[in-house]
Amino acid sequence: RFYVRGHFPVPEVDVARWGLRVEGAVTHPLTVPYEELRAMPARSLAVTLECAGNSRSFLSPPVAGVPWGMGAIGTAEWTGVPLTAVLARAGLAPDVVDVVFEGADYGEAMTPPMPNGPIHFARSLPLRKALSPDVLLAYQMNGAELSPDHGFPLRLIVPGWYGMACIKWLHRIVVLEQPFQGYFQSVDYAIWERQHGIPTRVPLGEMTIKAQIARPYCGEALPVGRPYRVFGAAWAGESEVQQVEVSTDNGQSWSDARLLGEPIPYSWRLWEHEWRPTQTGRHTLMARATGTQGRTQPLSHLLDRENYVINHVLPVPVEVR
Ligand SMILES: Nc1nc2c(c(=O)[nH]1)N[C@H]1C(S)=C(S)[C@@H](COP(=O)(O)O)O[C@H]1N2
Ligand SMILES: [Mo]
Repeated sequence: RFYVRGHFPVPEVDVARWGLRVEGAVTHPLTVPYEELRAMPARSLAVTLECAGNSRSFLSPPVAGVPWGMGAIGTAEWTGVPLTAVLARAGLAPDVVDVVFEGADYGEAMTPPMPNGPIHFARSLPLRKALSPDVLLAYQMNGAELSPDHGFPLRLIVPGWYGMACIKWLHRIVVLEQPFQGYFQSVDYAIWERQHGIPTRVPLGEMTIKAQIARPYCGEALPVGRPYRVFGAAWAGESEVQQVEVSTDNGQSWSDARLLGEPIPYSWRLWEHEWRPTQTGRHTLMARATGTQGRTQPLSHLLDRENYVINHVLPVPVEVR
């Protein structure tokens, strides 16, 4: 039940002939065969991936892009080789700033301005993130081999970042001494951010704090006078969810939800809240998360973000009978 998103047809990869190429500003360009990668020391991490366009269908007027509801998010345990181990074998040049990851999939870009002819799906990480020991070259998902849909034989896992950073069908890493300006982080998967008031195009990166209500679902009918378990998840990118609040009166009053389990870095935190509706009719539920440094969710979508980073508080209407 993990969402699947891809821009181009799923490439067919023959692992016997496949290898991970590492080139650019490195002292030893190399190709790592699949079996060699599998023999390297591995790590497993539970990581939440959210598509940067998740919740898009709640925006009005409608915006371009896949009209996701609340389902373009999932959490899995990913197993693979830390990216740093492969970068260390290649040896980084002294002035590296960006590391580019390219998938084997390709096709025509969708939105102008766009290059002429087919392109591969490719994105970069700034050196700071690329050197994090938590960025993985993953070959397993929940203990099973990656499926073709999820990137077989190898995908990047970038904990705390939106899904688009986790390049599937990874076949090439290019190390750069200047910032990468590829299509999927300048035209697409980029937003405007004001720097000293000047709108600046910046590539999407870290996930923004957000809570979602899983139950009740939009329009669900609930029995009056009986306890109902409002239930959902909250996540905060590279930092931690500290509090989730629930409103059952369209945002007029809020109460603390109970955070379940222990915090796991880069993973969503599940939460619950018991509600006993006393009045029949239409009610509007909301949830909002607060993280470290008081980071919380806006009440409406920030327009500079266009069709991405949709983390405003989402109303869930229900009918109490
Ligand atoms: N090679 C490649 N990697 C890709 C994509 C793609 O189209 N091609 N889509 C990205 C996007 S937008 C998302 S949200 C995630 C989705 O990962 P999933 O399909 O495993 O859920 O993969 C990312 N990695
Ligand atoms: Mo995405």
